[in-house]
Amino acid sequence: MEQRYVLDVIGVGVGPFNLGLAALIDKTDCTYKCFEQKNEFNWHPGMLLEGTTLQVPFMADVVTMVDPKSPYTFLNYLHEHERLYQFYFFEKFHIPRNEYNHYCRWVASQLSGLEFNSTVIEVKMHEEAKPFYEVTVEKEGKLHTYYSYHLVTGVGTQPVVPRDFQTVASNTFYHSAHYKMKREQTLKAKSITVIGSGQSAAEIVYDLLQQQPQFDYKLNWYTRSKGFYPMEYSKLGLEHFSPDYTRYFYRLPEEKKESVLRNQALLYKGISFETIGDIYDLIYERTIGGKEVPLTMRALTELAGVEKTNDTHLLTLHQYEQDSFEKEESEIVIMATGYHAKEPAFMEGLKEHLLFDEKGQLKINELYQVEMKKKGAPLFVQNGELHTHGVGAPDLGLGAYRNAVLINQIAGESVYKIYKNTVFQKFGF
Ligand SMILES: Cc1cc2nc3c(=O)[nH]c(=O)nc-3n(C[C@@H](O)[C@@H](O)[C@H](O)COP(=O)(O)OP(=O)(O)OC[C@H]3O[C@@H](n4cnc5c(N)ncnc54)[C@H](O)[C@@H]3O)c2cc1C
Repeated sequence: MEQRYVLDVIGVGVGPFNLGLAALIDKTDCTYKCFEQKNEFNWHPGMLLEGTTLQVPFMADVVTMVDPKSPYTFLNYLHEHERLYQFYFFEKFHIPRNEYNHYCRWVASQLSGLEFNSTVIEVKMHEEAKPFYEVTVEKEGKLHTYYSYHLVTGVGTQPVVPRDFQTVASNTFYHSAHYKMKREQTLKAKSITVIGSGQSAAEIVYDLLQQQPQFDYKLNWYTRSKGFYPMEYSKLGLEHFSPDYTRYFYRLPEEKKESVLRNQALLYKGISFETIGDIYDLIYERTIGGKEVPLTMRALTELAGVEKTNDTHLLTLHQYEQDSFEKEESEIVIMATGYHAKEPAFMEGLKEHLLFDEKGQLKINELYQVEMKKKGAPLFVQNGELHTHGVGAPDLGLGAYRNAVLINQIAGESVYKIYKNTVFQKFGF
């Protein structure tokens, strides 16, 4: 009979969440592998702009919130790089995004279970007495098969351009996720338009404003939102990104969840106070003595159409409160229109086993396991459970907690302590 080696767990994707899984499971006896299609760890490389920071405190590294004694903490990273004093004088909780990436790469370099250049292309479940997964991985043109008793998808989200404009996408009409790679070419344009009013849009606008005197382009910033609003960042507001709130949200009736989420947009969308301040202050400084900044900022304005001409785009803009239209020429258009969870192709072979709600979304239990028609090998979801677990799903500060919940199940014992009380307020009765 064929002998197969079955790992305890396979992770698909190595973003911060499955990196955390690997870092936290490393000290257990569990066997694991995590496969990543990219050739190295690189966190949103298109948005690694100088001067940008993490939106959460440095303790949202991949381990600290459940294992501050781990060798993979951000503080140990600083220690190993002889940078603790500099960080101490830096006195900031919100570390540069570039440093977070460097830290993650340092963690990744120490974990032998991570496989890069490896795309998971198919997953099947074998329903034996002890069910397991068969995972097909493509690496450098060759197919490899691995087996595991648990599977964790950590495939992240995909950049989204509204459907009407997807065919226009090009080197001069692109998503904010590609900004850094196209920045040099962008700066040479005569006119640039940024669409959207989330943190990415604001960071790009701030960067372009800083470069504007040198390159001399006209800059437009449009959003269909009602304003260039700040993201909620008060201490009691932040308590929504906690295990307690996640538990509260999970237990709400299904039919309530969607409207609750809709009303919480500003908890995780919107712009940080600091970035709004930076942009405003720069404009203020530039307009001293009646000088004009070649910048147009408009809220309540949606992109209604795009015509591509030879070397520019003719944009149709709709101010929907006044119901009036305007045309604007722009050589470059940057769509900072967000990210969506997309079902990965490798899930196709598992669908027959999984349960979906009426909207076709995965049913996920409180412990992050996808519900199945029959008892099967556990399948866990990282950052794909906004609809069931709420606003904390993509939050880096909850990643270690979710991984602790996962690892306790994979290991079959309480490896990590799960805190019961994490906030001062009470969510519900
Ligand atoms: C620009 C930006 C900044 C952000 N900043 C913050 C912040 O400051 N604080 C915060 O809390 N949150 C932040 N977020 C949200 C946070 O959820 C993400 O930053 C985080 O990267 C999500 O991690 P992840 O592991 O789910 O996915 P990702 O980081 O997207 O990683 C998923 C990985 O899976 C790989 N993959 C996909 N399919 C396969 C396959 N079939 N086989 C192999 N590999 C595969 C991909 O290549 C990718 O590397 C930010 C998001 C963005 C876009």
